[in-house]
Amino acid sequence: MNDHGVPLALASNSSRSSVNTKISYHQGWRESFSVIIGGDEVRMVKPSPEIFLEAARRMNVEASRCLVIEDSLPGVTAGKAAGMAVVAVPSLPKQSHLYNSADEIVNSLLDLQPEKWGLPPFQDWIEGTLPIEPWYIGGPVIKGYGRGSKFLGIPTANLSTEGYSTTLSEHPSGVYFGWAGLLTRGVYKMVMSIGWNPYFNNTEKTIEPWLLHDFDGDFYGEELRLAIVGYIRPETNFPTLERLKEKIHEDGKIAEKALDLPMYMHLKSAPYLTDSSQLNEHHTSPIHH
Ligand code: RBF
Ligand code: MG
Repeated sequence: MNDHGVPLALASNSSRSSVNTKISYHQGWRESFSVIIGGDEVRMVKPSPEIFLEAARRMNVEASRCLVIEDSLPGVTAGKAAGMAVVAVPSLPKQSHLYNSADEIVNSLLDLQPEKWGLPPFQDWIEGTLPIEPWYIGGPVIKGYGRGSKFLGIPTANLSTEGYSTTLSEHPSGVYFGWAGLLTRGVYKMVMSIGWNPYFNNTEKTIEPWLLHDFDGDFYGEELRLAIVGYIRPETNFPTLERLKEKIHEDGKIAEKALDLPMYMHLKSAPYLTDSSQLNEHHTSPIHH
């Protein structure tokens, strides 16, 4: 947005000084906002519209031309009361029904489409994919719900979600892709879902990678290493199993094609994928350590 001259404000109920501290950990954030305003700088905090109206005033733009992006319910209320368009990114998963007064609800910021609101589009999407800061997880392949190969012809090599609570909560649910290393076999293209599989209404978040290769047999128990390099779409529900299956195959085609792009291809040689001596640390990237 900055490159397009669209002003950005950060308006938080937290005190100005704690906002300053928080953003100081992220390079470049301070400079990307033309206005930063804390809860101690207004008379009434959210759900009052005051903080957003004050932010608009300081940016010198009309409220009706502002788009609010909010994760909290009081924030959504405040934005609507200010006469602004509001996109909610609910902080509580599966609570999105509470955010009905928002103009749109997205699962994560990965799904934000500024062009829907008259703003310039994000330009980092490429061939139906969004490059992300790569992240790495691994572990022995476990048996899933037994639906993948049986019902769908989509055999997923599931990872246990035990011990991944931080990694998993740091990454929104959705359909991602990347490279999969099986220590005894090689490195393969991979597309995966992370989340609750709305079609099956799972109660647990699962990691379900589909290795885009025909294997002879199962490999339950084998060590699987994943480098997740990009995002495709949010998880959604489907009217029929057939439609879900079609969509997953489409995801597979998108991933296959995108992984040939140099920007994704180069991660095929990440040591983590093939080197068993690399610690199976799942919270951060072994490359950036
Ligand atoms: N399940 C859903 O309910 N909604 C989805 O949008 C969805 N997308 C998926 C995308 C990919 C690439 C993969 C591999 C799986 C996806 N699944 C989704 C999960 C799918 O239902 C599950 O893997 C199979 O049922 C096997 O358990
Ligand atoms: Mg907030």
